[in-house]
Amino acid sequence: MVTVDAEPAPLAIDLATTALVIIDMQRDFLEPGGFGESLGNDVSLLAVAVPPAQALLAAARQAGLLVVHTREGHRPDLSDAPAAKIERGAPSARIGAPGPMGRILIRGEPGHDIVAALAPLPGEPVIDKPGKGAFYATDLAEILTARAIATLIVCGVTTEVCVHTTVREANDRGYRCLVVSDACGSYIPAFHAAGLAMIVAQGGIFGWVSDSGRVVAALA
Ligand code: C5J
Repeated sequence: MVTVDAEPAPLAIDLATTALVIIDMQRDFLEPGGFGESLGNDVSLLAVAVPPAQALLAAARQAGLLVVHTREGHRPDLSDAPAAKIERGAPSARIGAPGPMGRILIRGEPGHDIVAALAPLPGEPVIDKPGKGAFYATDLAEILTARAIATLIVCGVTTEVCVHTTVREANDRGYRCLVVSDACGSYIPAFHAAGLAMIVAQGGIFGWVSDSGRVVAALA
């Protein structure tokens, strides 16, 4: 057992039943010249999360934690993309349309890849998810159950969308969720701050929040 300094209170975790879940650190969201930037977003707001996530990933691997990576994306024929999701946005910026790094949010396209700095190692599960939450229409629950995982350390992008949706799904499924603030990012700083504040409000209604320095120190 180790104790992580966190808000709203320190969290004791058993490393044998803890997993690191890294949400959607994909080239199209994070890299200059990708889909996110083509929409006018400042991708540097997401890129700042990469070094803390790298430190967290190295510490988790060193501590022997299960490491799970996720990617948001769809099959090339869009058979797993609901019309209500595809229809949104300008036609040129819709899921499946050609983007600067291949078809937008389509599996197998260069922009769908995880950034090189956080590349999964062989054997680390990569969850391809069609939704915002990592549990919806994936086998994440089965993978975690097989390893008797009870606590999730969560980071990635974006804080208020896929990180938050995953944490809410996990919280309802009974997992303790520890979100690592500086290893998450959003194109909208106010949403990043609000997303983190929502997690710890009301005594930790969705979980706990800490930062990479404190989590890495606890894992060492
Ligand atoms: C993620 C999004 N990963 N913002 N997706 O947060 O559409």
